[in-house]
Amino acid sequence: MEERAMMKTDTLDQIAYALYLAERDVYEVTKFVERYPELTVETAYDIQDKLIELKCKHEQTSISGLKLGLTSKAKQQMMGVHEPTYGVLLANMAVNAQHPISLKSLIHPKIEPEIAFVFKEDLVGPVVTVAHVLTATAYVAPAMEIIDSRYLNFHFTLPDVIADNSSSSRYIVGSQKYAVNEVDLVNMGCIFTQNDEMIATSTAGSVMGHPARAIAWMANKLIARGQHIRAGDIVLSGALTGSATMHAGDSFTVSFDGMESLSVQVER
Ligand code: OOG
Ligand code: MG
Repeated sequence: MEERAMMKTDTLDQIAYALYLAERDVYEVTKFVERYPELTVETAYDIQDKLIELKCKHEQTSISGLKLGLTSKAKQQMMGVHEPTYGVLLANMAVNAQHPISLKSLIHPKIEPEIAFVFKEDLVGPVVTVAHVLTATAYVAPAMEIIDSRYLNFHFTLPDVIADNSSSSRYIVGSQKYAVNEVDLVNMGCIFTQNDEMIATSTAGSVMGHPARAIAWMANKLIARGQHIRAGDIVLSGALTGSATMHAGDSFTVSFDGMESLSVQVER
């Protein structure tokens, strides 16, 4: 509480609004830690909550789930931030893989392979384990996330990225559903291709040893803010490889061992 008291509510509202406008009007902003060195992780999640409230209200959408960020070494090294984060998914961020994706309303989008978990039961911290996550999961599916940091050149610190809803922008979930015991969530291989060229490979366990561990971590964090994973939520467990910059006309495919591959096409 003391940490939070260092920044006025007005300032947090202003930062949330600045991030909301940057996304709405498609421009970059500079990192807030430069102006507000006192910005902490806790305060940043307060800003994220305010940003989600703004987006739900102005875009007339609602929460569809959550996402983990920076849960693999590949992503942590790429972004220079060495702790996981989480963010909120909204219904209007869901993209249908059947149609080419337009980049028009995006700033500098990147795409990354993920494993989606869809929940059939609430999952409430603070002592959630991998086993609890798996029991509460209805199914897993291949997914891709489009991230689009609102920060200049995609550069941020941990509090900055948290305030910016962990760079969330769009997500695509494959239509084929798999029970958690149908796939190997530790050793399953993942191949990520751009325009039919392999750009990265990984394994499911690259996400904190087991992607469900990342979700357990998040569930145990959420409860400190009075929040939890709800039945019906979609949770992206974090990219398994580095992300790829998206260009007009590109196609991207993620193939996991034992799952149907998922492809998206970017509009020309
Ligand atoms: C932060 C979001 C990271 C992931 O899956 O690691 C993320 C970023 O890299 O901009 O979504
Ligand atoms: Mg991601």
